[in-house]
Amino acid sequence: MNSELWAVVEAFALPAPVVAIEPLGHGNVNATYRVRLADGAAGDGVLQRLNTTVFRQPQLVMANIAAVAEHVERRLAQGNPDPEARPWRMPALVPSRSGEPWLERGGSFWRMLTFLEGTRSVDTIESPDQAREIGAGLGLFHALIHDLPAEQLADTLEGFHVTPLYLERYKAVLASSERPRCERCREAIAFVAAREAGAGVLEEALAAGRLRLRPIHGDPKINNLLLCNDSGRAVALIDLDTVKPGLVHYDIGDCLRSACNPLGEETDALDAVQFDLNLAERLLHGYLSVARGFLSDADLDAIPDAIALLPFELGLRFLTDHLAGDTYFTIARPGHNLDRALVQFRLAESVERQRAQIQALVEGLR
Ligand code: GN1
Ligand code: MG
Repeated sequence: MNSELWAVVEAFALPAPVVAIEPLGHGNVNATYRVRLADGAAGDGVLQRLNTTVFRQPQLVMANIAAVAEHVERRLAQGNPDPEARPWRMPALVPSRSGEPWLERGGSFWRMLTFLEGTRSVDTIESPDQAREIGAGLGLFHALIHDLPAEQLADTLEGFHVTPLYLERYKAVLASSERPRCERCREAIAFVAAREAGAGVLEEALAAGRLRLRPIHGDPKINNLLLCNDSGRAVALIDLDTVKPGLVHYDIGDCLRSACNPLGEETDALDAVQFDLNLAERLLHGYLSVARGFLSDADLDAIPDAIALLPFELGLRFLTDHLAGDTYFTIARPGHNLDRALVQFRLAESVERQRAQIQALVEGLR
């Protein structure tokens, strides 16, 4: 690991000497490292360099994280809203040695959080019971933040999860992109053209007053939920950079599109990509076991639309980035964003084929 990284780590007020710095997780936007400490009892740190091309006002991101943490702690002190009382945890901020909640150095923005010892995350689902936990974890997070006043949250990423805005940007990029279009790229473009009319389904329901804005996580994909190593229960939802007022449906759809795709979003087995109904049933069962109380009937009505929309939206975002020259998502190889887009589109097709069953499944959970 390079000396710059060590210097950055040294600038944070950690409780024990650092023995190792290792890449952590597979984030597509920020760079994340686990900072191992000599004293096992002290608990490791998680160092992140925020992508300031994406998050242009990182101070506001940090303020949001603090507002959420404060609200969640207050709520938990009043009693756990989860009927099964999952012991919920939040990472704590480790300040820099100069007392700042973050570190700006060499044009980069760094922050350190505590690693939640005794937990793990998975990139692809391992069992139906785990799907239920993933759902319950998202439900508990929503239950804890749904009454956080919107004015306490800054909008750190304008347009984030407003599907018609992604479509607008896609069209502008498509019109100006000079990237050569291979056959797979043309397949992806045709996929979008055939479905673009449905992009506004959630925003239209919002505009018509059927749905309402609430604080949402913004990025509750499977590997942002932490599971207890011992009990297997969901105990935390991390990566709070995108918390803002929005439609919980974007969160629900995002969680399902990531957890109910057993091959994962990085698979190259395109023809085998499937949306797993059984996992979806378990996940939604877990979600509603905690969140049902604050959702309206109209909220439930829109869940099938959300399940269909989110793989389309993420595929659209990957495809846009491919056409724009890979400026947003971190890629590991040329064409990576196109590959990712095609996986999401295959998932969206699988959802389309099972639309009637998904509808029935949601009805059955009312
Ligand atoms: C990005 O960086 P990561 O992996 O937490 C993206 C999400 C996508 C996700 C797809 C701020 O999240 O919206 O769903 O990739 N985050 C941002 O893997 O755009
Ligand atoms: Mg994220």
